[in-house]
Amino acid sequence: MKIEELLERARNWDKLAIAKLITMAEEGVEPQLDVRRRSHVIGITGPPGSGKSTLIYTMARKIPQDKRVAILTIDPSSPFTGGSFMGNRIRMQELTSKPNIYIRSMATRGIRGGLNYATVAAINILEYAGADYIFLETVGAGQSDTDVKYVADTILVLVPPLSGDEIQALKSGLMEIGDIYVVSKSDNPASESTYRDLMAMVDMVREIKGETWRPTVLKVSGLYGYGVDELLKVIDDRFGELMKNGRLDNTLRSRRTLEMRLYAYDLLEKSLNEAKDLESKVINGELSPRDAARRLLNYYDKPRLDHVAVAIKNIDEAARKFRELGLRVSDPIVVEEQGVKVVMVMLGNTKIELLEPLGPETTVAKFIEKRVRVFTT
Ligand SMILES: Nc1nc2c(ncn2[C@@H]2O[C@H](COP(=O)(O)OP(=O)(O)OP(=O)(O)O)[C@@H](O)[C@H]2O)c(=O)[nH]1
Ligand SMILES: [Mg+2]
Repeated sequence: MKIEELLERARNWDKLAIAKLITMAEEGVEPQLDVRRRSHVIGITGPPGSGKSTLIYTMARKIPQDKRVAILTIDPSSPFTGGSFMGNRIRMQELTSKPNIYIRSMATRGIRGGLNYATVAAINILEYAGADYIFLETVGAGQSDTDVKYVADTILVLVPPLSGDEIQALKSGLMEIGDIYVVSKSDNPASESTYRDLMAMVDMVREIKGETWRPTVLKVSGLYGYGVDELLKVIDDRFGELMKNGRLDNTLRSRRTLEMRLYAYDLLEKSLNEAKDLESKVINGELSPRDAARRLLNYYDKPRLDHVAVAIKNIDEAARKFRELGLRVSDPIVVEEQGVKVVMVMLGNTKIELLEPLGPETTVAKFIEKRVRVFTT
């Protein structure tokens, strides 16, 4: 099938076509997409087993069937290999049969953990296909939480019924990223005190950060459906707000830069895996580890302007002027054998080398004598 046809079908929410496009993206083939913001990308995070998948499935089932819903799970332990394998599997099968719901499990792979570039590409594809909701389930730890901030318009943090001490022990990062906090498994009586502790915690974090805005805290049971309608309303209201004040485009911008970074990590990993010859040179001492790393990144191969030398009569005066412009200027050094005093002015990756002759017989003094014209301004 031609790519144009796949894209056309995906636009009509043909799940096979969407799946094919995402697989292509995983293989590094990038279709040209004209992505316009319209999907609500909702990141769902929380400790392992806190009920993320169950809640997503319950929400998906409650969303009206004329809305397109996509679910991306990027946790390696779920839903296919995790402890809650069977339950999720059954719920998933039921959902997959619904025409408006698309589910895909994405691998976390790579050197840094966290999201993979293909996950970001999948979000692009799903948005292109006209998803109204894209739920992104991430494991509540480490890099993926940091990454999810760049792609999600709304972050839902799930906290299962826990003791006060356990709440204190929750990763503080988790307590900072949420737009909506949910006490999950609220059919459990312990959820009442968790709710109070969570409210207090959210307030404390907010005070420390000096924010006036307050995230919503809700009690929900994914398994029994309590509070899920209310949660969906909070999610929809927030989307309306984000759309109204133009904030959806912010996440599109950060999504694009994240995709660039993640793809770069992937390319780096590939070149590292293929760098066996460099590795053996490092092992046998032919190259230092750092030089090998620089060579891997073609650091030496790229044409680069190292410096421009400028001969002048009074280096101190010039250095002062460059400093006034806010540039970093080195201390002067005297190079007797070349008959010059030298100062370097740093300009990003490039430098200006200022040269002042040490005496009238030096090469630089003669150069100045020959070339300098007096300009009047
Ligand atoms: N009592 C009760 N149990 C729940 C509820 N939601 C989920 N569970 C159970 O908690 C376990 C974990 O649920 P999941 O939805 O797989 O949790 P998860 O956060 O997706 O788990 P991972 O993806 O493995 O981190 C399962 O045995 C669920 O049946 C709930 O609302 N109430
Ligand atoms: Mg899960």
